Amino acid sequence: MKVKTLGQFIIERQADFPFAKGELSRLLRDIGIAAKIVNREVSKAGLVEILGDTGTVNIQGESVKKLDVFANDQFIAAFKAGGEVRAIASEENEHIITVGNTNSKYLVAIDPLDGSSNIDVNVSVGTIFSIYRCNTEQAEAQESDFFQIGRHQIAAGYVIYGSSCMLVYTTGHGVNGFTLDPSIGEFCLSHPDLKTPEQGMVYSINEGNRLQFSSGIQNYINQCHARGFASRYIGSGVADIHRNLLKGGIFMYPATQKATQGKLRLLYECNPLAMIVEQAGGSATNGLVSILDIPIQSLHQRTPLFIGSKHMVQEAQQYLKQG
Ligand code: P6P
Repeated sequence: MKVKTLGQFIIERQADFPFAKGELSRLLRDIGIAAKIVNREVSKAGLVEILGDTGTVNIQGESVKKLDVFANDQFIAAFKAGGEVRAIASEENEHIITVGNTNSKYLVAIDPLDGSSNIDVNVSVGTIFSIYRCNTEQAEAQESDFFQIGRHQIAAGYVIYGSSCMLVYTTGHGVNGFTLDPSIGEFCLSHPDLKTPEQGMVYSINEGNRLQFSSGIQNYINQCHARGFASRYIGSGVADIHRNLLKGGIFMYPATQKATQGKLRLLYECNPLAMIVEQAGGSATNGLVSILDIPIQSLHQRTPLFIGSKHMVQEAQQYLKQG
């Protein structure tokens, strides 16, 4: 199969947006560049004795940052340099960061390094991003400009830093996956027009919280056991959801006594993941309604999440309703 790079693909698909003047294409390119830089550092993370512990100064005299701070800085720098982004909402920052000007058409919500606590044990981690149109005429974007439901996203995607580095994204016209070829430093189309199986044999949930789950969830888990489904839970959401996207399965992070609204964030984790999974033929709900229809009232708002194969999410929802 002829190699098609992310850049070539983006330009080819620009035709999907007849009125676009290339801003979204450039923004997606900027994300790809930052992802390559983050991947380089994440893949070296195990070499602490070379890099030095965070908070120290490395042999180049640079201060060694926690990788999630490093990743956050890289994406912010890429958006600042690219000029397409008006403001950023990041898991790493309490408030929004204004980076662009009145000509910048887009807002980006991002979790720069989800699952970063897994890095020191060499488990895959990921970046999750969501792109909205900036609807304000004001020069300075406001926090409230981000309070758009997930169904209004222009694009969404994630990067998974694993045995290989992959970028998976959608602009509302299907889902495509690109794998980084380190020998040429390019993301190459490896998973065109991704579709997730409507039924899977894998369920992903932290069963350590079992006693905190509703009886409906516990009954659904018992049903998964009765059907001989495999339990797969990495503790890194992007990795779990990526595997289930490709193979079929359901990922669940319900509300618990500790996380009464669920743990995962709506704006920069659940909405982008939900757009991707829905575009691939799957479903994503909070147990009652589609994730993409949940109103957003605060940047770091949490929600319960049930995401993956359509039939599995529907069935889990039935068990939830039975309480
Ligand atoms: P728990 C990582 O911290 C994360 O946000 C997701 O990537 C992951 O799925 C979840 O939390 C794991 O949470 O409570 O099961 O350790």
